[in-house]
Amino acid sequence: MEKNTRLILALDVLDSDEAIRISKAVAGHVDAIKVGYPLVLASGLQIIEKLVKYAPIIADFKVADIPNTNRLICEQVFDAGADAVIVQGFTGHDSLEACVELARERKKDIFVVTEMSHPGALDLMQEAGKAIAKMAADQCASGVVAPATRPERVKQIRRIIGEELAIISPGVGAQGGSASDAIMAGTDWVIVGRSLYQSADPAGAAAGIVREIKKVIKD
Ligand code: 3DU
Repeated sequence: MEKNTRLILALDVLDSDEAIRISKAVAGHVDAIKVGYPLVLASGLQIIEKLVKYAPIIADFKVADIPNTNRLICEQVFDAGADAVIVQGFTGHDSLEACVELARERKKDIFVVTEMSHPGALDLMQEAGKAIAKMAADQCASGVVAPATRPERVKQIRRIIGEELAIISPGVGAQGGSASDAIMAGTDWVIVGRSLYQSADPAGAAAGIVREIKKVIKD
């Protein structure tokens, strides 16, 4: 994934024509498009090959199973044309290893969820977040998912994983997080859903977020 605009669209619409229309509109403003269960369950896994011409596709299936099942899931998703898969880290080292090994064979990326961005993540997940980040770094995953709603956690997770792994951060806009705060805390890419796909002008909204990001980056 090229680090250009540092913006990823979370495309949680249910209609494939709408998904294509929005992807076309924001292509050039985003470095990747994240698809997940809402769109894929509504329109089939083949939506990935229709969208990949607009941007690399990150499949957010938060894969969380035993190693063999994890591998089978990731194989299907990579075969469908996705460039990266998001997996859960709480299932442990062997489940993660199955995904990372496959991704290495296929020259694809795995991003590992550390702590989620919603309030309920504080109930159970936050306690494991730092250990999951360390595990992702030890296994040389491509990166981790960390909450833009808590920039201080992004900073802590960056310290744990170092500079080799990427951080991608959801929670900007509808969930209250700020793109510039997340970038300043150490996020490489912000992930934005509703603020883009519910906008009357998704391209204009994306360009606005990219301008905000560019104001605070030094490289
Ligand atoms: O809140 P938004 O509409 O900008 O969408 C955020 C997207 O990121 C959405 O697809 C959601 O499933 C995903 N996500 C989180 O919001 C929080 C996480 O910790 C991980 C993924």
